[in-house]
Amino acid sequence: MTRSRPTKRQGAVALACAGGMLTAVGFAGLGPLSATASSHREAPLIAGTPQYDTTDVYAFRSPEKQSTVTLAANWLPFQEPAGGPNFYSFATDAQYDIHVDNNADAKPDVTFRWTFKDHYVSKDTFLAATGPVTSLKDKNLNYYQTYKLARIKKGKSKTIVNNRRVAPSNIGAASMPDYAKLRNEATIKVGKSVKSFVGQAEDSFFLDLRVFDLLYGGDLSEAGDDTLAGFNVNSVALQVPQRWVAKKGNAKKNPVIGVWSTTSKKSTNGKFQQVSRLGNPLVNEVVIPLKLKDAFNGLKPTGDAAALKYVTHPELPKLIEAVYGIKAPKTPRNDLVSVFLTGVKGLNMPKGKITPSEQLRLNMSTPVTEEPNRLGVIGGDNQGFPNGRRLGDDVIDIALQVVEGELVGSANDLGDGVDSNDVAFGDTFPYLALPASGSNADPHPSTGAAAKQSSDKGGLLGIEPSRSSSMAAIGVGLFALLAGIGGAARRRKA
Ligand SMILES: [Ca+2]
Ligand SMILES: [Ca+2]
Ligand SMILES: [Ca+2]
Repeated sequence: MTRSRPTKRQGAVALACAGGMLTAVGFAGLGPLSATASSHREAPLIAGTPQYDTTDVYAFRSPEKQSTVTLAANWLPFQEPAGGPNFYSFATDAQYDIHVDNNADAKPDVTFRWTFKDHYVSKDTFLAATGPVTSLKDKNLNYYQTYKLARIKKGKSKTIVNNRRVAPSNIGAASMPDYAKLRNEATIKVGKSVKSFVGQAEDSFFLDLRVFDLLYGGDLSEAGDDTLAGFNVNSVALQVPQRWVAKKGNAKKNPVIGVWSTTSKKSTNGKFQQVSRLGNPLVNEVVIPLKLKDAFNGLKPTGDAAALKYVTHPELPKLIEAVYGIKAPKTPRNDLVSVFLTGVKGLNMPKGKITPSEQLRLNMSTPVTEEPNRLGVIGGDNQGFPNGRRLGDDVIDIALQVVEGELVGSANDLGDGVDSNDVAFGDTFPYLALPASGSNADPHPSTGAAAKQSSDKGGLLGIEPSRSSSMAAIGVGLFALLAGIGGAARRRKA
C-alpha cells in the first residue's frame, strides 16, 4: 500500500495556518507566563533541540507487581531507525528528570535524575557497530552510552544506578542479530524491588498526524493511520516501590502522587536551565495556547496558577465553534481544572490543601484493570488516564472528548481513528515495544487506514462523513494538539 504522508511544504503551511488562526482569535494578556521565556508563535523552541524534548510521560501502578509504581518518559522523537551513521543518543550536557510531588504543594518531593556519558571503543571508524553486537558489552558496539540514575530527596542526592549501559539504537539485523537480548540486558534489577531500563524503544505514542490534510480537502478515507508507527524514541523507565514516592513513605495513607518530567540543559555559565517540561499530555498541548507553549516549558508548577484562566476558559472549543460550528461547552470549565490542575475528586485528588499545578496525578491505590480500556476513566476504567497514564491510553481521543465537553454533558466520540499502538506493548517491565530496526525496508507500514475506515461505520471518528464541518473541527483540534510534534516532524523530514 502506498503511503502518502503530508509533504514538508503542506506541513509547514498547515502549522503556519493553525498558528495564524489561534493568534487571530486573540490570546491577549499573556503577561505572567510570557514573561518567563520568549513567546514567539513559530514552532516551539524545544522543537529545535530534540535531544532535550520530552515527548511523553507515563505513570501507572505496575500490573505485575502492584506494590510498585512505574514511571517512564520519552525523548528525541521521530527517530528514523536507519538514521546513521550517528544514531540517537541522550545529551551529555543535560539532566533528565522525573519529579514526584506527594504533598500537593506543586514542588517536587522526590526527583529521579538521569545523566549520560559517551563512550567509544575506537574513533578510527565511522561505524557505531563494527561487527555483530551480541551483548551490551560486545566490543563491536563501538559507540555506547552509560547512565547514572540518582534519587534526590530533601536536597540530598543518592545514586541508585551508576555506570550502566543504555540500550543502543537498533541499527539493523546485521549489526544486532538479536536485539531483544540487548533490551533484556539493559533491563536491570536494583536491590530487591527496583527495576531500571534506559534505551531506545518504539515510540509509544500513537496518532494520525495526516489529519492535517482535512483542511485542504485531503482524502478522508485515508485517516486512521498511525503516523508515528516505526519511529523510535529514547526512553527511561523505572519501577520503584510505592513507598519511595508516597508522602511519608506511606502509600496506604497517601496514595496520590503528581508526576512530571523536565529536561535541563547546561548553559555556558555552567548552570542548568529547564528547557522542557511535560506531565499531563493535555495541558501543554490543548489548553495552553500555542503562544505559551515555550513559556510553559520553562515554568515551574508553582507558577501554574497563572494558567488557570486558560483552563477555565479554554480557547480551543471556542475556536472550533467559531470556525466550524460545533457548540463549545459552557464556561467556566471547572471540569478541566480538576482534570488538569488539581486531580478529580474521588479519583486522583490529593488530600488537604492543593496548589493548582499541571501534573500527571496518579492514585496508586486504584486496582490494576485486567482488561484496560483505551479511553481510561471516560471509558469506565479508573486505572487509566487521567488517573496517571498507561502506555495504551488513547490520550488524543480522550483529550478531544474531554475538551469538547464529555464530562459536562456533551458526550461525543471524537478521535483520530488510531486506537492503539502499531506494536504491542509488553506485559512486564519495561513494557515499551522494542525499537523498530534499521534493516526494515518499510519501518512505517500503513496500519490499514482504509480498511479501518470501511469497517468503522460513519467513517472517521464515528461522525457522518457528510458533516465536513465536524471533520474539519477535528483537524483544528489536532492542530493545537500536535503543533509541537508537527514542528519536529517538519524538521526531521526536511
Ligand atoms: Ca511537594
Ligand atoms: Ca508507535
Ligand atoms: Ca486515537
